Amino acid sequence: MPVNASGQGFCRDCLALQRAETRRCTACGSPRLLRHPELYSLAIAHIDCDAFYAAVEKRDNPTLKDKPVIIGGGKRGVVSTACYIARINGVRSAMPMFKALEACPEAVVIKPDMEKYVRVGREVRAMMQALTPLVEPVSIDEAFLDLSGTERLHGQPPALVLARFARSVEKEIGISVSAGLSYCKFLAKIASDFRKPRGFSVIGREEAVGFLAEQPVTMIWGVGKAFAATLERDGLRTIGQLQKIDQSDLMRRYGTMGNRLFYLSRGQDERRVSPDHEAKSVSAETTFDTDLAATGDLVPVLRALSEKVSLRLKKAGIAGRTVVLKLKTQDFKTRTRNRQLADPTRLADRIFQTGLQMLSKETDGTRYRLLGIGVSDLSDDGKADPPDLVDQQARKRALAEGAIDSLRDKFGRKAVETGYTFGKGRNAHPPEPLDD
Ligand code: DCP
Ligand code: MG
Repeated sequence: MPVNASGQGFCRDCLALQRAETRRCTACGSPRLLRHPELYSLAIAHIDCDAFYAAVEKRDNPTLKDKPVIIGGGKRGVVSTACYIARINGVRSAMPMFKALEACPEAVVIKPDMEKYVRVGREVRAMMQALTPLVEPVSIDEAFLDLSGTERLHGQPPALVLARFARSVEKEIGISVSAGLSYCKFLAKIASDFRKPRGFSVIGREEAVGFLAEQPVTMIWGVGKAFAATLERDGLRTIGQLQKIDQSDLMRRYGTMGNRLFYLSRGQDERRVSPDHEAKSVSAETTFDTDLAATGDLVPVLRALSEKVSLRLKKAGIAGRTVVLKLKTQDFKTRTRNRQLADPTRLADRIFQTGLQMLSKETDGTRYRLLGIGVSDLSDDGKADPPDLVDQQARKRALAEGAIDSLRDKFGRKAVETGYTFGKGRNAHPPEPLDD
């Protein structure tokens, strides 16, 4: 690729190289030109589908194309995603549905069809894997790609490979993606979020520190609301302020997180793009307000946590074969118990029943401050939960769970309470909402 000067680049629509400083493509007239001085030397990418669930529904029903579309539960549920037209009206993910409909009364509400989204997510992933074996999925609709060393294979530098990829996803799958290109994962992910939808942003080495200086600390991976509040109390609001503090100082103040703040604030992120980086386990846990010992108090919490784990598995299209129970005693001793199942599961009921068997051996009067449940030994959910010919009861419960899932999709989580969660566990912190 001979081009490498700042004014040069290519057209994202027809991929024609642009040699002059024009505002429109010299070949097709499109204004979607991409130029950057480091365009052809960067190879770490992050791809994220735009308004993913909503985009899939619009693809499957073209009459929705120009309408505001919200994917989520009924009136009592929350918004899973809103298309960009609904977002202009103020609708956001995780917003209660009634608020979303106040903001955008004309919105078309569609209940989620997880199986379909998992299927489409896999198609997009397969297209990524055709570009490089180094694809690290982050969630159903996003992944990191390391394209270094692929130029010979593709006959093109990574930037062009990505632009071609975005075009192919639109043509072949019928939804759009946004791409970020940089020299590390941290900045590639920030870049992909920059000009959504149908965005393509580049952050080069030269500009990284200056660019980061202007950004809020919350842009740093791992800085959530609580930690941001701590930093704010210490007078730290921008990444630029972090850039002025020594490593030892940051570490003294914030421990290992301080180390991360030091490196990331300076645009230094050595994390590899690793195809094996996928989650090793999926779990949920909760710490109680007051320590609990009674089975009657612990069981409803176990049930709610099992449902949370199950929902995450279903969303990600995976299943786990080993169920792990975790307890922390009053005096901070941790007990973990494992049980392997015959087949991987993603069902709340199987996770719960297995957890219950293990829990019943631990409810010996010991007071616990924490309870957690999870699954490991993860796999694709293709072989999960085969119809159980021996245990007909389990089969009935699995069918019931499918029905409950669809009712919850329709009417929200509170609409369907199982016998174990209903009105119990008053002493416990309620686990976080299921639909996060
Ligand atoms: N999702 C959800 N509940 C949330 C956030 C997301 O159910 N609180 C689901 C719906 C999204 C999908 O996950 O379509 C992907 O999440 P993203 O954060 O990537 O959001 P979108 O793809 O919807 O929008 P964006 O264009 O901002 O990426
Ligand atoms: Mg997305």
